[in-house]
Amino acid sequence: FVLEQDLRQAVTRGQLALVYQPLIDGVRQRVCGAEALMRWQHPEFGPVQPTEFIPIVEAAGLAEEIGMWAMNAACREARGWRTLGKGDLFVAVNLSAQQLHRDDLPKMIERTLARHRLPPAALEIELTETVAAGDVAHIRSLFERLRAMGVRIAIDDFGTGYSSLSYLRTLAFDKIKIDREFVSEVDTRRDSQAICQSLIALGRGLGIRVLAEGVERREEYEWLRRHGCGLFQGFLFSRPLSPADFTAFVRDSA
Ligand code: G
Ligand code: G
Ligand code: MN
Ligand code: NA
Repeated sequence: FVLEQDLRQAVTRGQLALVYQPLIDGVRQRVCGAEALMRWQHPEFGPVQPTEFIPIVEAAGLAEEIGMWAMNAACREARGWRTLGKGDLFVAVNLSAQQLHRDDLPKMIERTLARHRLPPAALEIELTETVAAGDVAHIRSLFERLRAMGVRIAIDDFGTGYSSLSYLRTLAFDKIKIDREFVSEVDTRRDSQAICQSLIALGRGLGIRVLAEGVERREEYEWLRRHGCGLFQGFLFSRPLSPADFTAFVRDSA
């Protein structure tokens, strides 16, 4: 398959890039960080979306290599944000399941942070429920080591996978990201309202922060804020931005 071969060279040829989508603290009304999202500029096909190429990355056994490239690039970028004087911005990096299989993942993350002189609090890891499935004892010890370092862990696309509630009891997460499926039209849909209210209460009860993904309209944002959601992400605030545009976004925001 031609894409797989192309992917092997994508890193070395500089065709992979990260864009940064602002994460908004609704209480302080300001940017508090960014999610790093991968983009692939293919020489012939043009931009390839991560939903298309991440499965190929994983099938080709390249998830560790490309994952560590992304972690390093994101941390290098986050280092630069510390001079903006707009509070301590953190970067959230998505991990593939394969990256969790490595026992030395915490060590590699520790080295990456040290290389860029970043405190662990400047990094958050995003995992989907499916990624966190598998060897629970192993994942649990991995989480303990990462959190002992001071790196935070967010559960992504919450509510769309399996066994969400059981994960929350066995694994220690710092943040729940409510999937945009439940956020879309939350100002008018009774079912979405019931789900979002439950998740916000769940977060409060467990002492876990809650972020609403995919906020596109002001009415959704206001409804969620009124009901106690503290963190937001979505096109209402900003699309994913190039590094330069993200820096400008932070500078220009109050
Ligand atoms: O930016 P976009 O909405 O197209 O991203 C789609 C999905 O691709 C995201 O929800 C995320 O889970 C996944 N993704 C984006 N960047 C990365 C990455 O660097 N690593 C992994 N494993 N997944 C990513
Ligand atoms: O990790 P995750 O798959 O959740 O990545 C977030 C994805 O959602 C990114 O690909 C990003 O482009 C996309 N996204 C972010 N904000 C919005 C939004 O407000 N609306 C929609 N439709 N997609 C969004
Ligand atoms: Mn994510
Ligand atoms: Na998500």
